[in-house]
Amino acid sequence: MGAITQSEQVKTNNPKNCINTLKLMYEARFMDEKMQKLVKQNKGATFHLFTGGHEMIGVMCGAALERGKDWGLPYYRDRAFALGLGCTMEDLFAAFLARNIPHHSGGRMMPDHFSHKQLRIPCQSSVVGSQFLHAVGVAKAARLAGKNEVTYVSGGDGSTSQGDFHEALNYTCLHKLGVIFVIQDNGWAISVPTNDQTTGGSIAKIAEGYEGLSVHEIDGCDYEAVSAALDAAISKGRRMEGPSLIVAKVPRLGPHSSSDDPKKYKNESHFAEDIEQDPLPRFENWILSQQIMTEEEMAELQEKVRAEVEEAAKAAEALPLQDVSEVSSHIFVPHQAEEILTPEARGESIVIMDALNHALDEEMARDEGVILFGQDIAHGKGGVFGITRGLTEKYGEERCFNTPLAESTIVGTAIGISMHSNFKPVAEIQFSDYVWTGINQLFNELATLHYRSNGEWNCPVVIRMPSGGYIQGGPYHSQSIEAFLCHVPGLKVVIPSNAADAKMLLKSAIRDPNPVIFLEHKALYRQRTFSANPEPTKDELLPLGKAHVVREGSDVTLVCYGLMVHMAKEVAMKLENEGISVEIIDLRTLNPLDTETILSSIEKTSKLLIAHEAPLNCGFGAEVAARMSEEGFHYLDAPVKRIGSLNTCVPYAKHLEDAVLPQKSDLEKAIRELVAY
Ligand SMILES: Cc1ncc(C[n+]2csc(CCOP(=O)(O)OP(=O)(O)O)c2C)c(N)n1
Repeated sequence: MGAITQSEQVKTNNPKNCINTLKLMYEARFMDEKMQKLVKQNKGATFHLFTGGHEMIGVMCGAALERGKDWGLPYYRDRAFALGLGCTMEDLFAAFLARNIPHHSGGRMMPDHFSHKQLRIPCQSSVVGSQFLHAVGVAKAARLAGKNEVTYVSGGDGSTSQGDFHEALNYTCLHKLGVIFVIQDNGWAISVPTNDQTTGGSIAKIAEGYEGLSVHEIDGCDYEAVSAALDAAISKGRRMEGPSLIVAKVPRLGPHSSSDDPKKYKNESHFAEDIEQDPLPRFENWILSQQIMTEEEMAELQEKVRAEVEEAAKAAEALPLQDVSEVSSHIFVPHQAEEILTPEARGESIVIMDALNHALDEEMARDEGVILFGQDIAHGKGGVFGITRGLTEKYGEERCFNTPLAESTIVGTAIGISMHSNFKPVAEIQFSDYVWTGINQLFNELATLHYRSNGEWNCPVVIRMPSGGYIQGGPYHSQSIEAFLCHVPGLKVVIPSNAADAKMLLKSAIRDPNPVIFLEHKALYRQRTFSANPEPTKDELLPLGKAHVVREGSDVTLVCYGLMVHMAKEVAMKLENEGISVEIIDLRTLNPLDTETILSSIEKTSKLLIAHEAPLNCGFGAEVAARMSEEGFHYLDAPVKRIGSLNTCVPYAKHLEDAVLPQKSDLEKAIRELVAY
């Protein structure tokens, strides 16, 4: 396809465009047919998503963007978009056959999860609707960079039922971002018709309530209607005047996927209507009526495209599969973190709250790409714990801003912003107890992007979350969620116990190219007695993944983190007077876990106690215990012991909270038992 500028592409009166669009539509249709055959021939693909009916809207949207400048986040039924934007048929067949190619995940994702860094297609997941917030993040980053890039994002009619869709519309309207939402409405979400899905039967009508959103409800198989809507939406985005929603009616000409049989839910009249709407013959007839091509020329073009499709499929089939030795690669971007310590040059004693604020300040001063956002974090308040206080005033509203009260938005837009070059989002979740409404974005999207894109994309995102109990916060302000976070491959998890570590670890987290979850213990934020320290200089850094032997001892190793470190220290000091020597290890980073430091400690003490305030059942202590029994069993002279909270929520009333969360007396008892074993 020759270079055609965007404004030319969407104009109907350009014959070259019409022929080009028809050619790409043939490519999409014939690829679909070929893919069905390949599934039957068992050539490496077991699953096929039918795109028949969606060709015109997809192709035209792809072709309307400026390659390498604009962004595309197409959903799985949008292969035509990928072709329109410039993905090659060979690449798409190779991805379909799970071959090891640089784009489209190299066989890690099911077919049609598009990804192409040069074409600015961030790797798509299988989660219906989660791409909308990434698109908004990308567009927000473009705006922050002062670029008039346009971001295309598509989804089916079913995806508009997801909260993320509405969160995305809200945010994009609030910030007047250049996002073009294209809903390819084929009337069905697998077997569920629009009337069972969307109140009033029209998402366009509902969306009209979002102020500043231009809504176009069109026939997605009508060349002129698609051209006009796209022209308006792209021009608006280019002028940086805000978002548009195009709801394009299209037929779904096949089953949902190769595992589906539409005869179970569609009747004869549905099938007949679909065929009547088929964009291909309609467009061919329109081209003939405009005398842009003759029937002979069309037949020739069809023949040519069929041959190209065969060739592309054959070339793709010859490509290798990913070597199984690579199966664990690209969980994290390799990163050699620096350790720079100059304790002799440290300043006045500060508490964790100030340490975190200073770390953010210094990193924002060092790197203009560091931006902060979250609920209540801007202006005078600076977050409910005041960690970002003063930073909006110092760096401006563009670099320290409030978000809507929506955790999925916070994590989802952080992902999108980090996909854009040179941005380093540091987002705050107000309490870790409330991250659950953003957990799909955290677990399914943020954590997995680097792996599932086969290393093509990464998310340098830090998410800070106050966590932990002992503050009479009740069940929803006391949770310790580290075990959930560590269970997900692709997230680094940090939990500092004192101010110096907090400052240096947060600075390292911000410089890490991977997603880092930074857990901050609420009860320690302002603690002067045990977690304040002299402030590290602005150049000091502590790498993630390094535990600290807080106190040396010879009888028992006590592994802990967060507030538990201070309880452990008090208990150890008390027992020292009785001649019991406890070695305390503050893990500081839970993932990656510094097993070496624990192993060398139990080699010396032969006894291991792990303490955390999260419930014992499936807590992080279980992981440490399992690893030590596997790798350090020969050092141990007693069963590994664990301390955690009771397996309940954390209640509000002080006496109940005390009964649930571990206390110093629990630690003392466990240590005594281990020593006596
Ligand atoms: C969050 C989520 N829930 C369920 C699914 C399973 N699923 C995959 S596609 C699909 C239907 C989507 O329909 P629609 O958005 O209308 O797009 P279409 O497939 O019709 O193009 C469902 C339920 C999923 N992938 N993600």
